[in-house]
Amino acid sequence: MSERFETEVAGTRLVLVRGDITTQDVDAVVNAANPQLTPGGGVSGAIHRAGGPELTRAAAAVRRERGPLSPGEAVITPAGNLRARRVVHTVGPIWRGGRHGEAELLARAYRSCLALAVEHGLRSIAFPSISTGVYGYPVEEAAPVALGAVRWFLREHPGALDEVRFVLFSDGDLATYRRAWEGLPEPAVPER
Ligand code: AR6
Repeated sequence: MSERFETEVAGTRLVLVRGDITTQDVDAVVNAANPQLTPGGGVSGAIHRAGGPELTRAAAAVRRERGPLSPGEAVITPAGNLRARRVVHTVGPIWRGGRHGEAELLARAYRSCLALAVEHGLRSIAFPSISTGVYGYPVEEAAPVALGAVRWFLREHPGALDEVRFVLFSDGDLATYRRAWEGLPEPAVPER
């Protein structure tokens, strides 16, 4: 399996790549955050470590100002020492078996991040696989939801972004996303 897959959706490049979210040269990287916007582990710990104290302080200030984030919401901060200009922090759902609105919340998290990026005039954004680590969402279930949400957004906002990149941490996750993209059904009704 190749380490990179690229396609196009309504004028935006959609890239699936194996890699580390903290080293991406995009306008914004997405943080799979916790509601308190504290560093924590996984993606969030790595992003805060790489971004440094300026990023952690900015996240704490947002948290103080607006309170904890609910699953599906997103906020934006400067990126400290990261190559990216901004960090978009979102909270994915914790997996509770799949019948507690997890898919809807996961889709909302992706859409919230994309909407914030466009609102702030950013042209490229990189996502990790939200919720599929500590939060326990099975990656086979999460991948079609993530890709479906992004495809829907890009079709609704043609040309609003140059690139959306999924940065997958393992070959297995990259292969899962690739398969999910190939098998993604066309919606009978708009994906919301
Ligand atoms: N680059 C890309 N992907 C990564 C990286 C990295 N540097 N590090 C881990 N992953 P997780 P969640 C993958 O747990 O499930 C934190 O403690 C990882 O292998 O970061 O949304 C927060 O504070 C997995 O596939 O996010 C929250 O409390 C995916 O990224 C909680 O974890 C997401 O794993 C959020 O949990």
